[in-house]
Amino acid sequence: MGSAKVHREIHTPEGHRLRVPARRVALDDGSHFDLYDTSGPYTDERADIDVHQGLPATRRDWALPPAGGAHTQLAHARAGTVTPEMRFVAEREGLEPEFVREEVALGRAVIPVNRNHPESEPTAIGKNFLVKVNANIGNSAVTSSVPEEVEKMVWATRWGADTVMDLSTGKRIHETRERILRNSPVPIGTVPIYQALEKVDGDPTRLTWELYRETVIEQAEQGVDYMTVHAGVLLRYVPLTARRVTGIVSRGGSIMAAWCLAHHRESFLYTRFEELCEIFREYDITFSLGDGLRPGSIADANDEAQFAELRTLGELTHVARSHDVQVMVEGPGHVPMDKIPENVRLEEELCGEAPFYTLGPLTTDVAPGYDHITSAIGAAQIGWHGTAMLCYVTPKEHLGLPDRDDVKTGVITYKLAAHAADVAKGHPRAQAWDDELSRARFEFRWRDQFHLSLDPETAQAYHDQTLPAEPAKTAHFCSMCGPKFCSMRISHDVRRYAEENGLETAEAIEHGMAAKSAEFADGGNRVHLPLAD
Ligand code: IRN
Ligand code: FE2
Repeated sequence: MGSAKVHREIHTPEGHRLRVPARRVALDDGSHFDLYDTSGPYTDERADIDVHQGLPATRRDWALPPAGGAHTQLAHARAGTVTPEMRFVAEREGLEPEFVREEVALGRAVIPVNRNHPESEPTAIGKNFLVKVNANIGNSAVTSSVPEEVEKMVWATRWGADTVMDLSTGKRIHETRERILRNSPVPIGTVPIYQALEKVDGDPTRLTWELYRETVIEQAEQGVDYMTVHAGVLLRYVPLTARRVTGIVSRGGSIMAAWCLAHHRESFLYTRFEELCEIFREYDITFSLGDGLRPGSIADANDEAQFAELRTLGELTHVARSHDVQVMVEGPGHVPMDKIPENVRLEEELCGEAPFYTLGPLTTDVAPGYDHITSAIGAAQIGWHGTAMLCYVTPKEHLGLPDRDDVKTGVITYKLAAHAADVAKGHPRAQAWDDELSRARFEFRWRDQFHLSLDPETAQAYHDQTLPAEPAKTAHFCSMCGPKFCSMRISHDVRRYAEENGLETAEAIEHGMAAKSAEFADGGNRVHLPLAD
């Protein structure tokens, strides 16, 4: 609404033509403002999309000759090569391509791009980039179909999801993922142990490395860009959760804990980790090292089970990097505000600043039905401290599978948390957006205000509820304070008064306010306080 998809074209030294997307908001005065855009060809009027065919394989010809035998972004970055993907994300975020290369080489940023997912538009995840948001979708045994899940993916990216995870556990897992991948403009993540568990009819004790490996390859071939691997749930850590208020709440974590206990052996995800690295390297799949022992209640936050696992994730991060494989590290969960900074500090120290990817965290446990909010409070803070990607939580968290409306609410809530963090961190482009919207608000350019907002439709609908008429869209007030008490209109009057009377600012304000107060008194206006009458 009020915006159009545009592409900035750049040409790489290797002869690739990259089309970097943005959402261009047209403003009333004829100027425009460009916003980061994740929605792919779906919001491009010129694009002709057939879900059965899938999106164009844009990145198909971007591949460069391997660096030291590996095609990963990390291998290229370490060899000093700026890949087309790095140029793409640099242009998208207004950064230098060389800066992107350095961040990737250090492992401080990842660009998840499976070579079998050429439909995707590259995105960078790292603390020196815009904070990213992931939306989880996927069916369960009780509900949802393939087209519904594809539709949720498109819907999530339309509202700004930077990545989507397909967590399907019900019927037709392979087919659902295939349709999602072929139609997704954003990187797709999965948790392969979920599908492996389906293959053994839900009995974790029957899982084997061979079966898991086969599942990973099946998904790798389809083009999954990053995979959650709960390799830090070690046999000896499981007893550490015994006295917790909420035990193990991670699905993947509980599956692996069950396997370790049943066989009284170390997790195959841990013992076979280097073999897994070799597979990931083939496709340039990014590890998302799972937090299988994350706290599921604020009482369990920052406990020994959580941090013991984190130390192991740190060790595995370095193993993956030694194979030129990109890594991010997953984090909690449920954490009270005072315990948030320690999570980031430890993760950075133990995992060599690998991008941190957290689920919220929820800052209190008492608001089921509102956990998108309890968690956005934590997400904004942990993002500000350096978390690179936030996994959204929808209003249905702890209660049921999110539907389309929940997906939108979750994404918008997380976009605002991420943006609040970007502003606080001083990302070069972050505050410009706020300033543009604030100017529109102050100048009563209602349409510009709607169009610049995270959720233009809701902003306009709320305004329409009390002032639906067209003239209200240029009126110098809204229905909250009415025409007389609009603070911003009064500010304009004060400024005009100052100009007309040639007064300096401080003086003008005083004179202006005095004049205003006289005007209110004359008109018999009284500020109405609820208790004094
Ligand atoms: C993110 C950070 N910590 C967990 N997550 C996400 O939670 C993870 O990427 C996956 O999408 C979801 C469920 O993971 P579990 O419950 O299997 O650990
Ligand atoms: Fe929870």
